[in-house]
Amino acid sequence: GPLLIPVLGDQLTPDIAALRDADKADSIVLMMEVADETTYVRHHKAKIAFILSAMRHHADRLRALGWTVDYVRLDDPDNDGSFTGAVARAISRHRPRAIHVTEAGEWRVRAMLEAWEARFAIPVTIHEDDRFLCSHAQFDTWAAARKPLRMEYFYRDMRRMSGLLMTPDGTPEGGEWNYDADNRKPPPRRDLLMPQPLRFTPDAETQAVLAMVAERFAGHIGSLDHFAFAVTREDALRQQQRFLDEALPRFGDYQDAMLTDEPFLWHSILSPYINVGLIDPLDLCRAVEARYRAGKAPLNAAEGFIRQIIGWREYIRGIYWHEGPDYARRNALGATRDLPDFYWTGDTEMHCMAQAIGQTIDHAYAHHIQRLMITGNFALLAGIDPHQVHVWYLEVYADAYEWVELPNTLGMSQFADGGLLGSKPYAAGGAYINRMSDYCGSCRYDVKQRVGVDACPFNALYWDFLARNEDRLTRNPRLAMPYRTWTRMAEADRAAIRDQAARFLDSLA
Ligand code: FAD
Ligand code: DLZ
Ligand code: SF4
Repeated sequence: GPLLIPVLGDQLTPDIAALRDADKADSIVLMMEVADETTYVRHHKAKIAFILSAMRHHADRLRALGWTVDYVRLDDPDNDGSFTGAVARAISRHRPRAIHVTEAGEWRVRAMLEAWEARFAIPVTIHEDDRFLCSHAQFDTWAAARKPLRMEYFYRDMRRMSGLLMTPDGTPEGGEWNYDADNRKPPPRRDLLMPQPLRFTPDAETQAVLAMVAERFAGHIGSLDHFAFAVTREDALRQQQRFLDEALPRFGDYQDAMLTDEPFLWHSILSPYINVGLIDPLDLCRAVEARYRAGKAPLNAAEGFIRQIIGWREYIRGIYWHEGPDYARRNALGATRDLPDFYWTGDTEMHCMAQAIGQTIDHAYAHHIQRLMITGNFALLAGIDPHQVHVWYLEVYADAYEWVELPNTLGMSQFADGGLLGSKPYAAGGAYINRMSDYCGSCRYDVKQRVGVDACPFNALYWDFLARNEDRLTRNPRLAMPYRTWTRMAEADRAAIRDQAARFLDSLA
């Protein structure tokens, strides 16, 4: 029989490892829309529509390239909803001599693929996914030699390995490895010249998917009204071009800025495409470097962007596989509160939260600082169960797959790994949000007050967070300053702040 090559929904790259050396005339590519993947967490409607439409378009592309594709649709009558069931039925249709598959992007699915050989009694080869700079073995070797693990040193190795933004004599371009200090400018005033991502009009195939998703997943979070994602490589590349032309030059400057009713700012909006395989992350980094070398983007923008991809993205993935499946259960700060209902509706008087959650519902997108310093920071300060926070992020963002979402959420944002991923919790009061956004000006709360009915909730929560976790965090050198400020406050002020926080937290239940 032929070779059976299952291709998963985030493997939409024509030369993905399992396909690269296979013979088109002697292989069946199997793509599967399955209910288990759409509901193991209740993904945002637009995320499901994006992935399924991108899968259907990818199947067309593979066929155009000469592959035979067996495509299982979600509404096929004998679809039992699982990858393993779909593979079992494909085996009876095609009688393959062997299965070749590219490794999955999460522990849950990895276990399924690893069980196939015993279950089906045919040889199964699992290829390493090499759409990353750093292999599993390389990361393990790197990590074994270092304690604590820190992104910055890993990133320098990735710069050397890739040659990106390096001079011929092996030093970093411009003399520094990292220009982050230049990338914290407060937001500019809103104007009409700000870049906007391309919006793609759904074609007939996408419209069919949108109709199916609206019907089958009506109870899931999110709106389909604003759906404008690219679902083909050509369109994803158009957005890449748009980003390079219009947003990259100021990406660095305004990387951390937030503006009311401006969800996208100078960000690339490419993560959904990179993560499913429509855009190659290294090609993108090379294109960014070329803009810098041509004098069309400053170094702080090019370096900052490349760091996000070959630094953070690769490092996060390394941590996910290095730490094992139990990482998802960590809860170093012992946080147990339930995620408040307004995470599902955006219905809160905190304007920053309403903005970050509202655009998430509309677009299945929020940029990094909104995820980290608004919704993530709030959950950290309020002591929300990190597992619930993790599930929320996995559900609501179009770019969310466990390998990238989990360490970002549980580690970086919630400090639930106790400082493995980052050296200090990303906790901040209202002053930080006020500095980096225009949100506070339109908020019913007063960002300058700590106590009283009009006080910004982030302020009392910030101090309460430090006080509550004093035993665990007081020895962290990066928190020495705030702890000093806290212990120097008058006893009565501290009591009033903790009382304010307690009343606010009670009101969440
Ligand atoms: P840009 O700002 O244009 O950045 C460029 C690219 O860099 C992104 O497309 C992405 O590929 C990469 N990148 C930047 N930061 C990170 C990071 N911390 N980790 C990995 N890649 C990064 N990113 C995801 O791709 N999927 C997730 O599920 C996800 N969950 C997150 C959860 C939390 C709590 C936080 C704080 C961050 C999360 N991120 C996640 C990282 C980051 O927020 C998104 O990659 C980014 O907002 C995507 O938008 P963009 O393409 O416009 O990014
Ligand atoms: C996220 C997702 C969704 C919503 N649906 C599918 C699907 O129907 N078929 C599929 O192959 N993949 C889907 N995915 C992506 C998978 O969950 C993803 O491939 C795994 O998380 C990788 O381990
Ligand atoms: Fe958010 Fe506080 Fe500013 Fe309101 S005042 S927008 S709650 S930081």
